[in-house]
Amino acid sequence: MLTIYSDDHHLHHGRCELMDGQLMPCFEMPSRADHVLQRVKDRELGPVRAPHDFGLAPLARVHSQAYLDFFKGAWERWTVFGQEGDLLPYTWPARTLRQVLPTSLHGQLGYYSFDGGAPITAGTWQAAYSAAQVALTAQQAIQTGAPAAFALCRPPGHHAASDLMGGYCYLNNAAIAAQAFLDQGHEKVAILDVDYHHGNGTQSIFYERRDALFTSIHGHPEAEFPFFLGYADELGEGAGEGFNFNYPLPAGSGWESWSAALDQACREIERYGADILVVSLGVDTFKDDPISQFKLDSPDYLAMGARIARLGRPTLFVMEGGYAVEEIGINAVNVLEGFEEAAQ
Ligand code: Q9C
Ligand code: ZN
Repeated sequence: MLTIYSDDHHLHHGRCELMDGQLMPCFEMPSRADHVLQRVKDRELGPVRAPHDFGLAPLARVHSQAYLDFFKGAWERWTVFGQEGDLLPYTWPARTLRQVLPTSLHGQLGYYSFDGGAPITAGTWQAAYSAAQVALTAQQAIQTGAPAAFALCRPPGHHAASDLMGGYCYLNNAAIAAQAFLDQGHEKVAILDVDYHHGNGTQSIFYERRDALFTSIHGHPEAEFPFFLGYADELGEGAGEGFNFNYPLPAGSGWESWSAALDQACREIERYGADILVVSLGVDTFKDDPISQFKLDSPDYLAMGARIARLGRPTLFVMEGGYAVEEIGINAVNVLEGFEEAAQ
């Protein structure tokens, strides 16, 4: 399988995140992607290529222009204050407050984010921009005939909405690629989000549309980030009603219940009649993940890939979460190898 990868992800290295009342080093760190790349090479999964540059237009198909402009220019504005630390939001327009765009940098950052988990550093825009190009390059490979491809994106994307960053995410790589498939003539794209966390950004982007089916298996939002989306009764709205399926699972869930949810999601994808599949591939479902509560083990990821292969669709894998840094490569590449083994 072809892998698309850019070294630019090293340009994004947030310092701290708030965890259990303490500032902790960011779990979303550059070594994550390095380990995945190393495993791709060790296992000889296939060629590794750099992304092409498709520019901003395909990003603007998913994100608002105002959001892109803000994100692109935020660090520059921050340096005017003589700051050296990461740019982090601290006030959000929650209930009782107005959805107005202030002029202040911090006001605007609150407006364009939903949590304090997405620090902006000097290289964050470039890293996120390149990650989106990685997804688009892998998308193009499938568009031109590859049966599958792996977009080794970092930073991840599935929490990012049209005009919101959060949950370590800035640009929604999977949604950008899915939209590119639609713009290039496909009529039905299915998104299968297997990251431990609900893909709130992706869901919101496609919630009122039927040209994309969104399915997600994740920690129950009653107990788990992002808390405010990802419940089973979210089925889509308007034209999108019946085209959104969430499978929230309790803490402690292992392969037995997880794979039963995967079967259900796969059945919906078949019923939908998708002509393309985009997999938001997070491996933070792993038993030793430091911020997650599922119990999948490394061999389970082979079975996951095999089940996805049985859908028989051209499949774009987009890297999302996974924070057990030593094992993230083994687990992510296991999905890809399980897929290839079963697809033959
Ligand atoms: N501070 C992805 O997996 N924070 N994002 C959890 C620790 C948010 C995860 C609590 C987790 C976001 C792409
Ligand atoms: Zn996650």
